[in-house]
This record gives sequence, C-alpha cells and structure tokens, in this order.
Amino acid sequence: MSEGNVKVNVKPISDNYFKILINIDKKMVQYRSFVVDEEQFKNKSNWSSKIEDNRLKIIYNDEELTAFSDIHFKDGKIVLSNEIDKRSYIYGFGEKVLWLNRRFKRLYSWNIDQFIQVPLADPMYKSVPFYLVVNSKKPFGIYVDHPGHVVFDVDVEERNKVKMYIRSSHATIYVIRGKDVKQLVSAFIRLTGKPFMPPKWAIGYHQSRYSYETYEEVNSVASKFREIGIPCDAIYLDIDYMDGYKVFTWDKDRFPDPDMMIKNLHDKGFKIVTIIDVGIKVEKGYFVFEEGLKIDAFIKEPEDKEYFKGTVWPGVCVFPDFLRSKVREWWATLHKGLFEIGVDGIWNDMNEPAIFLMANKVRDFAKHLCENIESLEKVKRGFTITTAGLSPPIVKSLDGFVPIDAIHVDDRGEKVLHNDIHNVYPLLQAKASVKAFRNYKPNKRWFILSRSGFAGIQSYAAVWTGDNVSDWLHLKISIPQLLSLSICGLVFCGADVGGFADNVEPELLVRWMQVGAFYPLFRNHSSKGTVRQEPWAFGEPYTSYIKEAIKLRYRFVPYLYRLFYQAYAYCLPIIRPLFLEFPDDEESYSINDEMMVGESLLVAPITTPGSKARAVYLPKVRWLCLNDGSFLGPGWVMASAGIKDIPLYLREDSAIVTTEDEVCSLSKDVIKNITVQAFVNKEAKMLIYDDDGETMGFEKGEYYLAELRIEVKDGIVNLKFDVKNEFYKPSWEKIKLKIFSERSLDKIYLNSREISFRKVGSKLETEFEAYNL
Ligand code: MIG
Repeated sequence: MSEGNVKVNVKPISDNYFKILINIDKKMVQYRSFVVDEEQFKNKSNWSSKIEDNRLKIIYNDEELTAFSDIHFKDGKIVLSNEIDKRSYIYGFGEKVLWLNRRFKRLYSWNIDQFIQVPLADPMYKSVPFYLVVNSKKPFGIYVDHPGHVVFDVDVEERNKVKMYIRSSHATIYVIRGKDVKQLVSAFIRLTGKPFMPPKWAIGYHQSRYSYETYEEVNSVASKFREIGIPCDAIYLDIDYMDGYKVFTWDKDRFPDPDMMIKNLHDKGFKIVTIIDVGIKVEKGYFVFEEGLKIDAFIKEPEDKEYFKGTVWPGVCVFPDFLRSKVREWWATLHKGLFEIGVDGIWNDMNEPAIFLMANKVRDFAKHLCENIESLEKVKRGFTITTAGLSPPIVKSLDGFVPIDAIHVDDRGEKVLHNDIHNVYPLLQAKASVKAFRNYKPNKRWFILSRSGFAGIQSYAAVWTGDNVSDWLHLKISIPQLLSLSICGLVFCGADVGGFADNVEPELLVRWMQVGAFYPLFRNHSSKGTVRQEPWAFGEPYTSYIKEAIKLRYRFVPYLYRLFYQAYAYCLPIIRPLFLEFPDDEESYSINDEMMVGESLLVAPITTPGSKARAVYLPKVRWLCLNDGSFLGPGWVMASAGIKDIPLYLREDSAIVTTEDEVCSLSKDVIKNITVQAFVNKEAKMLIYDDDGETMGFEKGEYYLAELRIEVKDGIVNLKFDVKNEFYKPSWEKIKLKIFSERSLDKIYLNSREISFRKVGSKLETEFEAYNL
C-alpha cells in the first residue's frame, strides 16, 4: 500500500504516559520497543481520547492536552500533524547544532557521521525523536518510539503544527505529561531508561587526542599532568593503538607492552579508555573476522547472499549485526583481552555506523571527483585520499550509510530491514559493551562513551557531540546542544573541549576549559593535523588559567557526584536549561548561554573572544555571586569577564557541597574535607551523597546519604543534619560550612546544640566533624 488510511489504537499506560499505535495493516501488530519497558508502569490513569472534527484529541483529567490530525499513509511514510498552541515553546530532538528553540525548524531523526558539524547540520550522530511543548500550564511531550527515519517539520509547512513523516508502515507514539516541565523531563527519562551510574573517576577531567601514537607519548602526557599538578583522571587511546585499525588488536611496535603501560598509568592515578570501531576488516586469518564468519555475525546485502561491505579505516569492512543477542554476546567476549590488561573504559566510535564509501562505489566516486572539481574542495586538510578510504567530508556527498534495504536477523531468525532499526544500532552495541564489563569486571561500574545513540542510550553510555571545530561558535553552541541532549535523557554528555577539527587558539582553549569544567563529561579531544591542545600547550599564562578551571571542576566533584546519583535515582539531568528550574519565569525560556548545574548553581560562561564583561540573566529569585560574594537579582546583571572569570551564582535558599582538598585523581586521592556553601534567607535543604565510587554496591544500598537543612529565623541559624543512609562511610571527616545570608545572623545551632562560628564579611563560617553529631 502506498497511500491511504491507517489504523490507530490508543492505550493509556500510566498516569504519565498515553500510547498511540499506528499501523497500515488491518491487523494491529504490537511491535517490540527497543527502549520502553512498559511492564514497570502501573496501569492507573486519568487519560481519555476522542475523535472530533477528524482530530484525535488526547485528554487528561477532562482537559485537552493536545490533538493529532491528518493521520494518513503516503509515499511509504506515516504522516501526522500535532497541533501546537502558538504561544508554546518547543524544545527537544536531542543533539542539534541549534539554539534551544525548535519552532520554525525541520528536524531529522537518522544517525549519521556529521563530520565538522556546522549550524543547520542535520541529522546528527544521535537521534532522539522526542519534543517537549512547554507553556506555563500544561507541558507535554511527544516521543516517537521508532528507530527508523523520521522528519519533524515544526511550523515550516504549516504554522502551529508539528508534522511528522515516519518512514515506516507502523509507529508507536507516546504522549507524556508531567506536572511541570522538570517532571515531564523526568517522566521521559524514566520511560526510556534510567541513566547509568558512572564510576567516580569518570566525572573527573579526561585527556584525549587523535592519537597518542606511542607508549612513550602516553607516558609523557601522563607524567606532565602530575609534574605540573593538573588534575586528570583518564587518558584515551584513539585508533592508532591498533594494528592497521583492526579492532581488538594492538600495534606491537608502538605499544610493545600495553600491560606495563597501563599498570604505570594506574599507579599514577589514570584510567585508560580505548576506542572501538564497528567496522571489521575483511581479512583472512584476522580472528575477529574469522570468528564473526563462524556465527554469521554480519549485516547482509539485500539479496541475502553476501555480507554488506563498506570502506572504513582498516579498508574494506563488514559490520556486526548487533540486533541478535548472540552477536552481542560474541562482541562482549572480544573485550576480554582489553580488560585483562587493565583497560578501564570503552569508547565506541563510528557506530552510526559511519562508512566512508560502500566498496562497490569507489570507482563511481573517483569518476564523480574527476567530473566535479568542487567536491575536491570538500577534502579537508589532514586527510588524504587513499585506495583504502576516502576522507570523511565526502561522506556527505555520497550515501555513506548501510543501505536501508540491508538485512539484519533478529533473535527469532526473522529478517529485519536496516531501515527499521538504523537508529538503535549504537544502542544495541552499547548493550554489548555493558555485557563485556559485566563479564570481565563483575561488580564494577562501567564507563562507555558512544558517539552515536538513540533515546535510552543513557542507561548504557555517556555520549559526546562528535567532531566539532575549534571555533568560538562551536563553544557557544555546545551549551544549547548539551542542554538539549540533557533534557532528552542523554544526561552524561560533553563536547570535545578545545574543539576537534582545526587549530585552537590559547584564549579559546582557556574559555573552553572553563565551560567544559561544567559539562557532565569533561574531555579535551582534538584531531590529527591540528595544534596540540593539552592544558600546557600554550605555556604561561594560559596553563595557569586552565589549571584553575580544571581544579574548579574537582572542587565541585562532591556536588556533581550527587547529581549523578540523582540522575540515576530520580531520572533528572545534570545540567539543565534555566526554564527547567524556573518554569514560571518566562524570560528564562530563551536563555541559551547559561546553564543550571543541578538545582542550585547557575553558570554563565564566557564564550566570546576579548570579553571583559557579559550580561547574565538571573531568574526569579535572589542570587549569590560566588566570585565576589555579592547578592544580586532577579533580572539582568553585568558580570565581569576577565580571562580568569567564570561567572557562578548560587541560588537563594539552596546549598552546594564542594571540596577544598587538592585532588589530582579521583581514583587515587582521598577527599578528607568537604565544604558546604549555602545562601540562605529562609531555608535551604541539601543532599550529600557518597559511595565507594567504583562497585555496584550502591544498588544494594551501600551508600551514604544525608540531608542538611539550614533554617534562618530571627538572627538564628538552625542546622539539622539528618543521616538518611550510612551503609557506606565516606572518606571525608570534616565539614566546613559557609553560610551567606542577607539577614543578620548571630547564633548557630547544630541539631539543637549551639556551636561556635566566625564571621567573615557577610558570611558565617563554622566547622564540624562529620561523624560526631
Ligand atoms: O573518521 O578515531 O569523532 O573523535 O578521534 C574519524 C578518529 C574517526 C571520529 C571521532 C573522533 C576520533 C576519530 N574518529
């Protein structure tokens, strides 16, 4: 059938979720979701729906939440329109190189290798077919649980409509509600999967480069960090550690003794992360290829006769069919060797999957190049054309994908077209990677970093935004890009700090480090053929500025770690757009250059060269400037933006926990003292979380959780320190407390006992033993 009516079924799932099933067949087929596990939700609900004027109205508690119209099938696509109030804000769709607002945009859901992303580059590496419609009253979200090709047209074709084109004969759509936008985001994250809890070292600073090419180079980078006292927790090995880019091998000349190298790194407090590509070289005798052949592990050509082949780094490759659990189990076993010698993290790259060229197109392409000289312009510096592979930019001018009619085989032995599962390929790979950790590091937390992804990948992997450019625009846009990933559930995210492609300049690197210090994933990475961008690359005074930024990150680790726990336990993002915390402050809906880190800290980074000052919007309440101790807001204020400045503000009636200890490695150094900074005019509550940082014990309750309540009334500060769970004993022994207030304060009680304090400027300072309350 190429055109006509569709069948629509509706089903309330729980208070938060309402499901719409669309199918072109007479019979309603229930498709298995790769992401949603409905079993966990109770079937309680106040939803209803009705058809009126040819529109499907979705109603919650007698109030119409939204409506769909014009649902039909045309040109192989399910088409439908979601009607949107013209005053509502629309956000979402995951990783776009755009400002937060999605109105008047057309957005794609189809993972590709978007090399050197530029604004308007779309689709991207990851797809999250989810959007939020936010106005002050009843925010709702729409999630199209379909891992194939989807186009969303917001307002362009028709005003006040999101038109969807789903290239499939069936689709599942969830309408999601929440009491406010924060709860809506949390409900979406819960629907698609709880974020995984990373090991503590993973929230430290990571150093990467394409590539640290030899054992000596890795060692000298590691030593340099320790020599100049810059904190760093992880070093990455990019593709050059492999033998001829063959996954799960080592280049024995450059890395003669990886065992020893990793032992030394561990001794110095570094973890090591190795890259894994999905393309497997077609080469007789190469064990990965041979083993894969034995279990028929690869994606096939449409006719089902041959394996699909494409050119990637090692030359002509085949690609594992992660759809089958047997293939995922096999993939997991391949990691054994890496884990045996101590590798700590896995970095899944090129898993869109990215393909330079389909092998059978090389000749056509050479011809195309000769005929179209402009294409040559697209060959960026640093890459050469070889017979093995062609430079990535060219991918854009050709279809560098697995063809949509390529064949996967599922666990029941049934054929599935690549078209129908393309976007979950990296998610299925991530499941295999988690399995590898489970097999060889049981009871240890995993760290997986994935380039491509889909809704739900947050349960398995952290993500980064792929190949950006060392340019101010990319620094600026990384903020809305990561905020959008965050509200779409991919909460453990980062952009290459310093920029991947092109040459960074010292001022840009300093500023990027200052912003990156507040990315959930703080990783510096850059391409071959560009200037070096390790923290010391430009010498003084830049090295010192950068050192300060990285140290600042480590000061915030106790707070960040608690946010990671909250992400896991309550499905909340780490970094948040301002409107998530201040939904009734309309001005906050358009702020793209600030972010909330958790609920208490507002960061307004500097992302323009030559800045001396910047305007900062402080929503709704009073704020404490953490840099100069002044009380400000609400409203627009000026912040000084000298090269060392990172404007940071603490929200009224809230607190954060930091450390002033010198920490160079979270896996090695022990935090002995923590500092709580509170800005209290009435009452602030804060949670303190800790655990062993590496095992799965937290799942069984082996963690420490305490609530500190600070109440200010009639000059008296009342502290209540309430330990909620102490099946883990944190390493810190002393808690320093700094209370800032606009009220005058003259007495402090801790759990009803009067304690002494010092007055420093406008703040009170006191200290107490963590275990002697
Ligand atoms: O075709 O492994 O985005 O981070 O350094 C490029 C080399 C392959 C792309 C990744 C980048 C990585 C690079 N990879």
